[in-house]
Amino acid sequence: MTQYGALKRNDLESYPDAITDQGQGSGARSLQAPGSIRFFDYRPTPADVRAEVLEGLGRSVKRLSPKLFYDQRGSRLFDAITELPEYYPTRTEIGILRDHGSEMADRLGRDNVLIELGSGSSLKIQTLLAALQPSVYLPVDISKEHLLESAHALAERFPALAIRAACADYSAPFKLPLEPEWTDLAAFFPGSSIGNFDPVDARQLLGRVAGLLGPGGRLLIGVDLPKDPAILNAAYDDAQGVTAAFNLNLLTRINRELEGDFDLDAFAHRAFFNLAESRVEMHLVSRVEQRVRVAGEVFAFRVGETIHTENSYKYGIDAFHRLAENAGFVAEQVWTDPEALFSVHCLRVLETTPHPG
Ligand code: AVI
Repeated sequence: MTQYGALKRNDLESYPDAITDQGQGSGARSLQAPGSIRFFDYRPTPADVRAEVLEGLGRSVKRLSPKLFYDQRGSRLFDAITELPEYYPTRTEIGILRDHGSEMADRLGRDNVLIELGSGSSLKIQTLLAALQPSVYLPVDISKEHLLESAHALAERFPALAIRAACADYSAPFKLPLEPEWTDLAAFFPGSSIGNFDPVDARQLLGRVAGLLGPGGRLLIGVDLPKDPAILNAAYDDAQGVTAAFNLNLLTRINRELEGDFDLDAFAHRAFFNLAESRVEMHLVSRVEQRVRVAGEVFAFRVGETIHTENSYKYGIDAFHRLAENAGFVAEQVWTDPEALFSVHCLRVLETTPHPG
């Protein structure tokens, strides 16, 4: 994936809602919550997004990064996906977290600073918070609106919890609002979002997480397992067309943010399991020969030509352990559901070998 350049930090000043939630407001704001929330913005700039989109569309095999799915509407559509009958990962992972939460807390430790990557609607962490009892919860997500809404909802439910929400793109080296005295860190990376990275990028990301946690630090990570292709194909091409809308929303976003003129009716959603690569692929297929303008540049499409928008790798337990070990972790424990659809691993950072991302 493209590495963004220098990180930009718009701290609290840019976000009066977050300041209000530190107790300085009068209570009139809709986002106000009783918990202690601080918000930090390390988002890619619009110029970074533009450069990445133009680079991806300019390739001989066109591609767009799946992180572009998550504007406000895309994040809502993703939440709708997680409730679809065909999309088993979310409910299965939550079941595993519910069944084994206290064992997981014994592994991860309590009263620590808990970083969640790709926190989304913070649904899964709610299953674990009572068991984990972190001193600080630090959700990281690329969608600002979603992150703030979820942080506020969480603060209402857990008023004593200190929350530091960081809006950041963790697919590139990222910065977090950590204090030097916070030495006891743990991380939670649910949802099999690691599967949305190609294996080399996944190794790099896990290596960066290992570096962040330091020797002995623990990561709890959800990983989707390989299974019957019919189950996978249905999960990514649901009968109600929610995943299709999620995929096509990427074009709506480009039209809005980058002066694009994509005709959504001229593209179709396609998703299928690629057995050789052990991944579900999502594409947007051009239904016609056409030219599309984005940010002042023109891109030609043949009939049937695709934009590759997402990979979702499925790792067997041994394959995932190899990946984790290559990134500087040792596998401590793995939990699965009775049907072996999904896995949750506890990994520990090796004491000695440094694995810089
Ligand atoms: C966020 N990620 C783990 C989801 C997945 O299953 O790969 C994204 C998704 N794409 C289509 N449906 C869900």
